[in-house]
Amino acid sequence: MTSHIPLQQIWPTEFVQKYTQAGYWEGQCFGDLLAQRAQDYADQLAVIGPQEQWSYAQLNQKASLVAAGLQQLGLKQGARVLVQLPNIPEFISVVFGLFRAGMIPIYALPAHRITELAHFADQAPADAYIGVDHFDGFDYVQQAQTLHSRCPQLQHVILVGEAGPFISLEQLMHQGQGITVPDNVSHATDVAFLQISGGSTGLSKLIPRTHNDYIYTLRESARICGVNAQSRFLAALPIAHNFPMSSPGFLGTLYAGGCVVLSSTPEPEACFALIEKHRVSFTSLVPPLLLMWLEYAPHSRYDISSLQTIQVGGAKLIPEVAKRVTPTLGVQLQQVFGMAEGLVNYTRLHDDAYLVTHTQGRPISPDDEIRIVDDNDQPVAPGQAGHLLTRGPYTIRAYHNNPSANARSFTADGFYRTGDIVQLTEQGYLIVQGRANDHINRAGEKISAEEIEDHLLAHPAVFDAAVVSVPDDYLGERSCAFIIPKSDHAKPRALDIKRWIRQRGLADFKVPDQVIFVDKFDITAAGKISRKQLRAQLSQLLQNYHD
Ligand code: OOB
Repeated sequence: MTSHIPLQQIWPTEFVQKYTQAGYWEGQCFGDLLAQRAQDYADQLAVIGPQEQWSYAQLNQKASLVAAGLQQLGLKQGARVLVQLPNIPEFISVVFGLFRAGMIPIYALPAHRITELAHFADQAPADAYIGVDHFDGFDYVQQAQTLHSRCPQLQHVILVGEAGPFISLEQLMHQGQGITVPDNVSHATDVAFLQISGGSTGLSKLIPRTHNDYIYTLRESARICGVNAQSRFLAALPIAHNFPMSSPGFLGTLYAGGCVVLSSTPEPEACFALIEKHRVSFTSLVPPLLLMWLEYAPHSRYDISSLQTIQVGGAKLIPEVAKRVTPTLGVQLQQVFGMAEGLVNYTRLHDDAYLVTHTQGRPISPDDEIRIVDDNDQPVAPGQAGHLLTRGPYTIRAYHNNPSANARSFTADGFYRTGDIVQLTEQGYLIVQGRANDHINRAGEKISAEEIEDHLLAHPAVFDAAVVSVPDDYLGERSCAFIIPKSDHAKPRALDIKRWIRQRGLADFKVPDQVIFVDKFDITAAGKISRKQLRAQLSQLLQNYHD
């Protein structure tokens, strides 16, 4: 059994002092936070799922049983546990159980498949996997068996539902009965969990977030978004994402004593029904889903008058769509521009219509430092677009276990290179222009071009490949793979290429939307050309073709 020293995120001492003295970091941990809420709001509803609803006292008790059960299995404080759960109440009892036991969840998405899970399990490294039996037509038990045999460090597999050869969550909690787990085993400077980065170069990276820094974002997000004990949050997006997790998301709602309503799908009909039934007051969406909701609303038979705010983020929302939100849905729009690495910007509830429709908001903290620079890291003129670099009380200083990514992604003085191209307005609001590097933002899911190219190059009939993003009216961006086959005789079909990516054990959203076969990459520049330039040229070619 691996036993870990709790991970810490390293901020230089002067910053620790600064953020503590400013009152941002309060020294509280998640396990302890839930225990406190269970005292203050014991009988109030914390979570509503499809079948069950739990009060704060019940959630707290379940978290304790999970914590005790995990300890009974032999897992130690600091153990890393890969969690892959859909929007079900057990997501919340499991992560709070892990927090209470001082263990570190790693949040995989339900869409992730074996190759991605094995990578996270190796990178952490993870000691256990907690998943579900079936969801959305996919057999996670079989996947867990493959994962277990592929990653020997995964000592335990725990599944919600029919666990097959593994232990079920119910059994685990049963084993935890009668065992008391203290509330405060962790230190607030410890890493509370590892979040997964969208990834722009190669494979996804792990993002270490501490109790101190994350709880600060919850407190401030709840305040900025007017979330309180009367609020009801509809979790429509997968809650493993940072946006529905903490901006303010389900954790910010629980922080404020509110109630989280979980939806297994973001589709408008199911969500409108839940909004009516549970009198939901706010929710968060990515732009393509907002479009679906806007199209559905005029035909809806549900009363969604309880809904006050819809937050939209994860990808660029164009002003034309933003302007339709209030007239069509009768709610206030709030734009959210954030990243799992830290920095989150909100338009404020009292901002004028122009700011809300045309900007992506301003940072949470007065100590979020924003630098906008050119390709040589020099500041751009005020109001000009440039690379966004940031540093602050909840933005990481390093990825977990990844020195080469750290060298690329952080400046010597600790600024995170977001990869976003933005403008800063005179009022301190950010307008996102696009991305500097090659990730494709497909309906809010980030895809690394390089990661997909590496899988395409492994195909026996592929000589060379480049993956680029193409503007898409609905998805924002979609992915297009340009492929040079090895020979004309053995030319694969687009279908084979898509199937190949699926068979490689990758999330469905990474399968190229479009595949174009070419004889060569028609590059005019002399000599060797970088993949980055190649992608830019191909992307331009496609855009010209469509215009
Ligand atoms: C959120 O987090 P991630 O880590 O999945 O993705 C971060 C990236 C940003 O660097 C940016 O490229 C893009 O997603 N992004 C937006 C945006 N919000 C995120 N691009 C344009 N407009 C926006 N409003 O996506 C995330 C995390 C917390 C809150 C909200 C979103």
